[in-house]
Amino acid sequence: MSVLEKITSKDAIALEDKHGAHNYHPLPVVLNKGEGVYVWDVEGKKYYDFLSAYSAVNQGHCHPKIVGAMIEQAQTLTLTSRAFYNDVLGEYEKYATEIFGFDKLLPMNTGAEAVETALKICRKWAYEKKGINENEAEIIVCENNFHGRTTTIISFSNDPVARKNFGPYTKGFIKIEYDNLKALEEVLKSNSNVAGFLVEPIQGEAGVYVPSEGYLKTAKQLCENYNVLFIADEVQTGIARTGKMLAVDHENVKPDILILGKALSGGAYPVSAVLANNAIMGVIQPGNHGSTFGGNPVAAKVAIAALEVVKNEDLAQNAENLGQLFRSELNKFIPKCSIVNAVRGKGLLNAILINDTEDSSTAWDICMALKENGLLAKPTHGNIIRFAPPLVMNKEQLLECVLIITKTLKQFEK
Ligand code: IF1
Repeated sequence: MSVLEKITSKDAIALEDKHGAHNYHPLPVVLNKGEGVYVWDVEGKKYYDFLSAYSAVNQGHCHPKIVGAMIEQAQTLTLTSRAFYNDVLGEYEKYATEIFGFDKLLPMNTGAEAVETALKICRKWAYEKKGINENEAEIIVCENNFHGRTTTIISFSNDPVARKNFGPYTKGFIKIEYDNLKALEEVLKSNSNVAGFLVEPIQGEAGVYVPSEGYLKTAKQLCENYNVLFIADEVQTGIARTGKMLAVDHENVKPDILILGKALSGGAYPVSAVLANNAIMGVIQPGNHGSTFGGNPVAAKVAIAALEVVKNEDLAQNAENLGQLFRSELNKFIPKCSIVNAVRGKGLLNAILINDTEDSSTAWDICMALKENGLLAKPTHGNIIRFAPPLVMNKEQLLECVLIITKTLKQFEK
């Protein structure tokens, strides 16, 4: 194709359909540009992005500071591997550990890799520090979790679509109900082989399920009582999304192991990390773990820039303020309509529950209508629509989006 010809949405979709694996069912929109809270499709139509690449683009699309840092480093040095030192990784590790208050950071690339890393550190710690017999460590996880796509991680998923026919599965996980402290204590009390408790501070994929107030605080305390590591997966909830730098900050909880990804790079580059203090991270010795790309200079510079943007632009406070406004505006609308049952969430991680059966296509149809009206969002499990715009949004834009959403929902009133 010549540079003057632009591909149409229809042709781009057909190309993917023919040549790409069918592991997704995207909304039929083909994007070719993004800036701040907006994205554009190949026909030039402009949309508000209310997914933010599943909360990776918290700092807004193509943030000039992040892109600038990336370009500058890409022109200087991209990859050394960890066989040699590079001159940026240490700077990044210092900066990030100071922000989050941990001794050490282990750099990886994707969220799933960081979760795997956390599980490995936790088990090694259990054998070498806690004194559990080799191969007997158990990790507690929650029902309806989402932590990624590797074989070990899907082993403890209970989503049949993500799991079925990918076995045999990894052993060593105990599943309990989310937001259930009794269930947690029961397992801790009766099983001395428990090494860790892996939890999402808000369950994203399950439909933005916010646990009861105090859940994280008490769960952390219980873990401490039983010498079990509290592992927070903040891949989706972290980096200002829920109105604080971390979602655990709402309850002043300090995880033993913290997992970050997505917005750690502002969506510009795959960057993930595991943070912990020396007593835990110290179990990892040369050769135990690693990755060709983890900690590369571009990732390090991008992550520093992405974190600086969050701080300099006060994105956590903005997410808190706009989140409250969003829910209060929708709560004015909901009592007058029959199509939405409720809105829930924290900061700018929110969802509406559609009043229809789980297997109906209503949420999908609403997302198609939202697209027509200039706003992109995606249904999640059941009949739930997640709303997670970039955190660089302003109040006027948010109110315009509320209008688009309520206008669209009215089209579905019977
Ligand atoms: C996809 C969901 C969101 C995550 C948490 C680890 C990871 C994720 C809490 C893994 C990833 C993604 C992956 C993405 C869809 C998306 C998602 F709907 F599936 F659940 F965000 F809500 N921990 N979440 O949410 O990170 O390896 O992908 O970098 O298409 O699978 P990753």
